[in-house]
Amino acid sequence: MQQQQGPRGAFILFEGVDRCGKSTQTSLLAKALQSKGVAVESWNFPDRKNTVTGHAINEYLAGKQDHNDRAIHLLFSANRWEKSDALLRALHSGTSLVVDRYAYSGVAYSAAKALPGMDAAWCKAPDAGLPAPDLVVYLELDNAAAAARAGFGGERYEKAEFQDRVRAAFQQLKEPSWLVVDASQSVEQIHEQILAEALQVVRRCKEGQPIQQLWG
Ligand code: 2DT
Ligand code: MG
Repeated sequence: MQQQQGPRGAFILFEGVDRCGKSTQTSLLAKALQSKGVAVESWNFPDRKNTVTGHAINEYLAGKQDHNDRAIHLLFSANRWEKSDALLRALHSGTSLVVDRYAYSGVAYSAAKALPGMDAAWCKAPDAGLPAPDLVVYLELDNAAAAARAGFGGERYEKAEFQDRVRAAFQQLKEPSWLVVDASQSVEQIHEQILAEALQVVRRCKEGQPIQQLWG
């Protein structure tokens, strides 16, 4: 089912706390890659629209519906699994994906709740085996810089105190291979660093670097 016909696309993931600049940078990167002739799509998680789980997740984030914390964690993970076949199909067909949030957000936001029995290991388990990103770009914004940005929206996790805990959870998840970018720089400075790295990753994937699985 997944035989490869030609060069594959790259899976480039952006992670970070709310307001770190992920949306801006994902769209800039997608446009820049496109202008260099790379076939690219922009995805984001949770996918609130084209999934069975998306509606429940959206209602939860909007604060319209409460859920058991383990249950909602598993729904976020299921949301990724729902999209995983399409994700692999896109990569195998040669399309690169620039993705806003994935399993690292899943673990960081749930672990930040600091609930008994829901430690990072528990939170990671349901995502084991998902297609792994070829590059994780972590937009790092410290507490003070985040606080200085414009106000949060009204969604469930958009509170300064909780965001500080999410940031600490991301620090625990960080892997040496991540591209950690200081998100307090200018939009253009950040974009240039990411584009340079992304182009190398796209080339390596084209040359046949295999798709890994979480949490490899
Ligand atoms: P945005 O649509 O603004 O990115 O907000 N989240 C996300 C989780 O708690 N678990 C997950 O698995 C994922 C992907 C982060 C989405 C919010 O949902 C949180 C912020
Ligand atoms: Mg948000």
